[in-house]
Amino acid sequence: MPDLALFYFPAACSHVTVCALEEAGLDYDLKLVNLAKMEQTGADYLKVNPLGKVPALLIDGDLLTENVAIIAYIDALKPAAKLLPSDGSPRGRAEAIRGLSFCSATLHPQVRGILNPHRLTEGEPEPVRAMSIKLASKSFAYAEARIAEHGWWLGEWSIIDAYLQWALSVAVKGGFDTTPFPHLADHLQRLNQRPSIQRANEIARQARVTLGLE
Ligand SMILES: N[C@@H](CCC(=O)N[C@@H](CS)C(=O)NCC(=O)O)C(=O)O
Repeated sequence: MPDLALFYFPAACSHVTVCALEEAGLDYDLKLVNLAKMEQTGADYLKVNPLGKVPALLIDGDLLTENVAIIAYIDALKPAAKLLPSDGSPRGRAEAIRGLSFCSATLHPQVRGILNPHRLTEGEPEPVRAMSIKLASKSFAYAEARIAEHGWWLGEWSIIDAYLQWALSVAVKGGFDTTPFPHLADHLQRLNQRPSIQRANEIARQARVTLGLE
């Protein structure tokens, strides 16, 4: 197995990466990057990841960025963990990548627009926030219908379920109203029963303590 080091902040989408590593049962070093203190913009971190973002995974010292790619890599290292279960057909694999991309490329910018609208505009943040709520409402309505029908995003548990709930948690921190989404509330309860998710949540709690965030 390669040497893995994950650069991570507990409230960031790197939480989903930790869920993936825990579910896969891989050994890895966790390196905290304090986004609350803008450490990602410091020279030390930019040497690791010139993009100044987390997650970043060092694989035997070689950088991999983008959560979708990192999760697909972890899945390929440990296929038995079924992070992205599929029937092995081209369509099945595409369906799993589709779910990851929905979380990363569609939901992520929308929920950031709800929680951190000031980072997306040099003008008034409130119109950005209002539009982000509108867009996220449509996306979460789609997710709600899918979870109502299939129980889990793919019909069985996958890392997409953790990604979806991470995105919803960001929206909730920004004041997003989740009352129209009862199936997503139930989905969160079921997700939190999974031992890997409980370990990832504990890792996040310890990281917040270490960083002085709680
Ligand atoms: N497309 C990237 C986005 C990564 C990203 O935006 N990470 C955020 C945290 S969720 C970050 O590091 N933000 C710090 C910054 O933009 O300064 C991915 O999916 O990995």
